[in-house]
Amino acid sequence: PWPTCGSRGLFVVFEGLDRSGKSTHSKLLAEHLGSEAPVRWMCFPDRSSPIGSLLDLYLRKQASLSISAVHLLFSANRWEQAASIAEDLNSGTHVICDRYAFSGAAYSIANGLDLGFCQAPDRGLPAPDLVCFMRVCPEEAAQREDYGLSRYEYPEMQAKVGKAFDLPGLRAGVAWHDFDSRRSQEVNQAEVRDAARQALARSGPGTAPPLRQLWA
Ligand code: NYM
Ligand code: MG
Repeated sequence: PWPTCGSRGLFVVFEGLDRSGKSTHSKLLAEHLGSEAPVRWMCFPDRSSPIGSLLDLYLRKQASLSISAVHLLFSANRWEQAASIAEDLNSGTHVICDRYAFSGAAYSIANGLDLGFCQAPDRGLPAPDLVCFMRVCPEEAAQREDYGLSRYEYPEMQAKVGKAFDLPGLRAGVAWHDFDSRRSQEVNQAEVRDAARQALARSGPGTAPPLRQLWA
């Protein structure tokens, strides 16, 4: 189990299909919370590590890897950061993260792997207090700039990933909040902030639930 502390930071993860607005909303939330407490914004894959640079090559279609091997590499790329995420949270820093293990499972399920296999390597990672899921329809996402450059950016794949994100087993044990990307950015960001405030009230100073383990 992760060490615990009385006034830890909030751990919020943003998930969704490619081009669903995760980066924009996660950065806006980080900026918002940053006015009152230290915040760390991060994203997965973290392309800066050796494992991450291999994943970057894979996603840019410059390297081929088997689907199972790539799944484990995405998970390893999170484990590289797991201890520092727990450490930051326990020192009172909010951690806002663009993609996490839910993307890991959803994209690999879309590639034909089963949920149990997909969850196993990520079991035990720091569990987020809140997942903000940006729901977008694949056809709409395909209209966005530069769409199609990345390995998984094509409509059939995105449709499968979208279905996988809705599996109850994938969402189990974590607080999810779904957002409709067709609404304006302002409306959605206001709701993101509300959801974060509510999660913060649940895990605020003095009442912080211990940092839990994902899917454990
Ligand atoms: N991706 C991301 C996975 O397939 N598994 C994972 O565990 C994670 C974190 O990488 N298409 C995929 C989803 C995206 C791509 O793109 C990362 P972006 O635009 O950097 O979020
Ligand atoms: Mg993308």
